[in-house]
Amino acid sequence: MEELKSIMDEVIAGNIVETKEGVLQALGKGISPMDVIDKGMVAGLDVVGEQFAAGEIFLPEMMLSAIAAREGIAIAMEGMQKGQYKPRATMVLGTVKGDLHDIGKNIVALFLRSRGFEVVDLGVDVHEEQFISAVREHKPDILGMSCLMTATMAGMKDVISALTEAGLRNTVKVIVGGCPASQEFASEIGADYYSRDAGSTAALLEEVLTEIKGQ
Ligand code: B1M
Repeated sequence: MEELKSIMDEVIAGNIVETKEGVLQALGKGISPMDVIDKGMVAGLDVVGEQFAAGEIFLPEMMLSAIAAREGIAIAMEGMQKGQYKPRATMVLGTVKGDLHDIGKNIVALFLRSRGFEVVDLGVDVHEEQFISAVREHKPDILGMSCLMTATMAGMKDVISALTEAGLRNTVKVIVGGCPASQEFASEIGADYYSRDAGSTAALLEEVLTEIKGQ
């Protein structure tokens, strides 16, 4: 679709204003916020990631693209959230220590909120002590961790160990995600679930909810 390709191109070019305009135009034409996010901005970020890995662009350019995508996603999210929030279960969510990537985590949070989950978002660079104190305070059904770098994956294992040490491991289901994670990794560190993307996370949590609450 022409509008989505145009949003993707503006994200790749790091054009913040044009990305936001493109999002508004696409939404105005009735394109779903989810398609605008997935097929417009996330598709653009994927290209930017490849360009960065290949040394074709540098960090400042990647940052501009990230800001453009973040701003555009915020606009699309407003459309999705209206009237869709009704807490059914609680998830504490965060990007693990040392990792500042939050675009994917925020999309996961949005999807879950739109399905009626309450999401306590701890933000980025979340250390195990912060996860533990949030679990104590909010008593969530699910603890979700995101990481985008191989260098920060170990932080997920540290959180699970800390949960065990605090005697809290059996009180929550643990789900991990983010591009370097995998089912194999999740099993290795003792997480309950791995999820590949926001859509499958929402679907998976529907099953988890049935399991833990019989809903
Ligand atoms: Co960074 N970065 N970055 N970066 N960045 C990556 C991740 C990288 C793969 C790029 C590359 O080299 N190809 C690479 C990591 C390499 C590796 O470890 N293997 C990388 C690097 C190296 C870095 C820096 C070290 C660069 C530097 O400084 N030299 C630095 C690290 C900073 C830090 O964290 N300490 C850095 C910085 C940045 C920016 C600040 C510029 C920006 C982040 C802005 C922000 O998040 N606020 C940025 C960006 C934008 C990227 C790329 C281009 C895009 C990430 C993204 O947002 N994708 C990325 C390359 C790429 O992934 N293509 C890259 C879109 C997002 C929707 O997808 O996050 O995967 P994703 O989320 C998905 C799924 O993974 C899943 O669902 C989401 C939605 O469908 N998911 C979950 C995620 N969390 C989940 C949790 C769940 C379930 C599913 O359950 C709880």
